Amino acid sequence: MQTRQARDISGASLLAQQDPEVAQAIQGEDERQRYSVVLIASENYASRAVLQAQSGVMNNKYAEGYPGRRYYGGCQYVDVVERLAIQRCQQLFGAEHANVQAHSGAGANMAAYFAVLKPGDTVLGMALDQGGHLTHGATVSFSGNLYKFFQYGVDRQTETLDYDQVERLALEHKPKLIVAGCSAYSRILDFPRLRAIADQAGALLMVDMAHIAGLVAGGAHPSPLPHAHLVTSTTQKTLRGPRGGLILSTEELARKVDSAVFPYSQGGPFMHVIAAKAVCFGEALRPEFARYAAQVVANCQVLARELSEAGLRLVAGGTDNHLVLVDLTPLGITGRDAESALEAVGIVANKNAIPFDPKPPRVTSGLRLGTPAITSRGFGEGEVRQVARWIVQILTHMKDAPVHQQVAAEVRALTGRFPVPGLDS
Ligand code: DSN
Repeated sequence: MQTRQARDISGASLLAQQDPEVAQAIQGEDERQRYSVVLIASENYASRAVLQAQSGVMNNKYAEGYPGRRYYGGCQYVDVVERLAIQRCQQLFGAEHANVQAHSGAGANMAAYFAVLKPGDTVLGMALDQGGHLTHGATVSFSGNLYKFFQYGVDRQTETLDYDQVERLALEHKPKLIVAGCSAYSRILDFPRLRAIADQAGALLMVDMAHIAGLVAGGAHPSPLPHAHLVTSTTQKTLRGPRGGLILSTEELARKVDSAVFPYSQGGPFMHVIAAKAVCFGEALRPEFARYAAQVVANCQVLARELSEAGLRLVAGGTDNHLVLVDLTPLGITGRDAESALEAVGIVANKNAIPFDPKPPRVTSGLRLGTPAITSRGFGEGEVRQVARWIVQILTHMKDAPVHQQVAAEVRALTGRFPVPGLDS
C-alpha cells in the first residue's frame, strides 16, 4: 500500500505511461527543486506525509457544509479529517475558532472581509509597494475596489512600520477594520500596539499572518492572537503545509466567518487539502517544529549579516524573521536582472519592490530572500554563509561568465548533498 502511494507521488510510473507530457514536466520540476537553492520567502518543502494526504482519495469527495452538517452523504471520513484539522489548528495557535476550508490566502482574506464588512466600508491596510499584500487594498485587487481602503506604510528613515501613521489614519478615517500583515517586511510586528490603535478608532483588527504563520506556530515570532479579532493565513509558507488558507477568529465571529466561506464565497471544500492541513498542523505541534522555526530565523540573521558585511544595503537594516529585502540601487542593478542572474546559477529568489521604489513592479530595485525552504532542507549557518557569498559574487560580477560558471557548479554540488523533504524523505 505504502509503495503504491509513494509511486503515485513521484508521478513516475502510471502517469509517465498515460500522459508523458505532464509526467515530463513534473519530472523537470522535481529536478529543478532538487538542484536549486530556493530563497523565495513564501516557498517551502511540504513533507511526504503532507503530499500523500493531499494526493489521496479525499480529492474525490464533495462535502459542502461543515463536519456533522453536510449537504452530501458519505462524509463520515472527511468529517474526521476536518475535525482533526480544526482541533489541531485551534491548539496550535490558541484560537477560539478555526475555519480550515479557505482554498487560498487571497480567498481567506476575501471571506474574512465578507464576514465583517459591507461593500464601500472603510478599511486600513499596508500598501503593497511598502511591503503589504495585493489583498490589503491594492486597486488591482478586489479589495481596493470593493472597499474604501486607506493605505499605510513604513517610515522613510527607519523603513520600519510607521505605527504613528497607522494611528493618525485610523483616527482620521475611522475604519471598520484595520488589516495588518506583510509579504515583504523583515521586522517583528507589534500586535498589541495595532490592537490599541484599533480600539482607539473603534475598528476591528485583522492580521494576515501568511508569511510568519510557521514562526508564530514555532514560537519564533509573537502571536497575533489574542490581539486580533480575525487572523488569516496560508498554510504552504513557513507553516510548511499544502497550498491553502485558514481563518482564525473569536467565538463571537465564528458563525459569520463560517458562512462567509461557505456558502457565501466557496462551494465544495478541498477535502484532500484539508486532510493535508491536518497533517501539517500535527507536524507543527511537535517540538521539532519549534526548532525548525528558530533555525529559519537564525539562518536568516546569518544571511543578513553576511550580505551586510559584504556591503549590500538591507531594507530596515536587517531582519527579525524569515526574510531580508536587499536594496540593489547602490549596485546599479535592478531586481529583475538580479533575479535572472541568480536563477541562471541555480539560486531562486524574486525581485521585489522596496519602500518608495521608483521602479515599476516588473523591474523593481529590490531582491527578496528567505530562509524557510533551505532550512527545511537542512542548511545550517555554514551553508547559509556560502549561499550569501555566492549571491554577493553574482551581484557584484553580473557580466563575469567564469564567476557564474564556477558558482553554478558549486550550487549543483551543494544541492546534490542535501535531500529534498517530500521527495527524498
Ligand atoms: N505570493 C505570496 C508571496 O510570495 O509573498 C504572497 O501571496
